[in-house]
Amino acid sequence: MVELWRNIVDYRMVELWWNMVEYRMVEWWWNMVEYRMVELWWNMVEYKIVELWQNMVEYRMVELWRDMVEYRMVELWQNIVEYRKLAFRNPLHDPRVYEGAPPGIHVHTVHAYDPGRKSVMYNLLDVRDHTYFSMDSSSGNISTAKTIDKKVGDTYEIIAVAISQGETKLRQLQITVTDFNIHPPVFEHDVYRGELHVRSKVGVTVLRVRALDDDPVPYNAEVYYKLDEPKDPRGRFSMDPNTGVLTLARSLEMSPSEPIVELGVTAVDGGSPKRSDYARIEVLIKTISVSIRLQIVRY
Ligand SMILES: [Ca+2]
Repeated sequence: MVELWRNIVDYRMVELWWNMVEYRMVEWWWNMVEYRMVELWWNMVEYKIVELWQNMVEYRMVELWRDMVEYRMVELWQNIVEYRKLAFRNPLHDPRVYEGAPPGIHVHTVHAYDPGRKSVMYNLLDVRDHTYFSMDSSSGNISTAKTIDKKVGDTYEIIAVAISQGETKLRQLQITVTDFNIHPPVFEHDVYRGELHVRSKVGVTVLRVRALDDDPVPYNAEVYYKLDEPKDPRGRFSMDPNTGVLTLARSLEMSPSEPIVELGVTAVDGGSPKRSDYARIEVLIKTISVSIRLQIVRY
């Protein structure tokens, strides 16, 4: 295991190792060796899941891990590792383009997740209806390259390629020709306010946002919600894209105290061309156990 240890040192995992020692996980480590899970560990190192592991230690999930070993849930863990390989993310809905759309109209964005957060390059295969569309190799944005000449309800087929460090994944996309999307979704409020205690449990609901869309065609009135990621770089909150429910994703106790966390949310509709609206979210973080009475200003 000397070689393994060298890697631990190489990847600066010594601090992690000390945590393991502190939490008396050495016994546990021997189980890993006994169950021949060393290969699994290598995968963790290779796919840089060390951060994930650190979280496990931080949140004292060591007991959970012991259960995993005991119940031989290694297969489950392997799936987690598998999940971190290059893969396309599933879109919220199938791509759509409106009838008669001229060249240069944004149609869809393809996302492929890469384990090491290295850059992923995108391309379209020269097959089927590829001449109608073009793809930006770094953003994964797909736009029209020619005027869309099929009728509402017809489809175009293209194949997107994601490439990362020699690994390649393909995804077939069926683009449906649709009615023109007229109205944008509109949030019911400009600002949504909620409050949490600093010791609130992960998974608790903070608030719910809602936007309405007046389009008569159902797919043009579908609304999806997305948090403004730069405003929440630590990923402390998560939003259900379909319901608009905001939940706490990471414990607030781990982060420096802030009286108010400011977030942003975008509502995007399912139509083509895509239309959207933006709203602000303010979450008041309470640090004392006695409830504070606040005057909430309604907009
Ligand atoms: Ca709409």
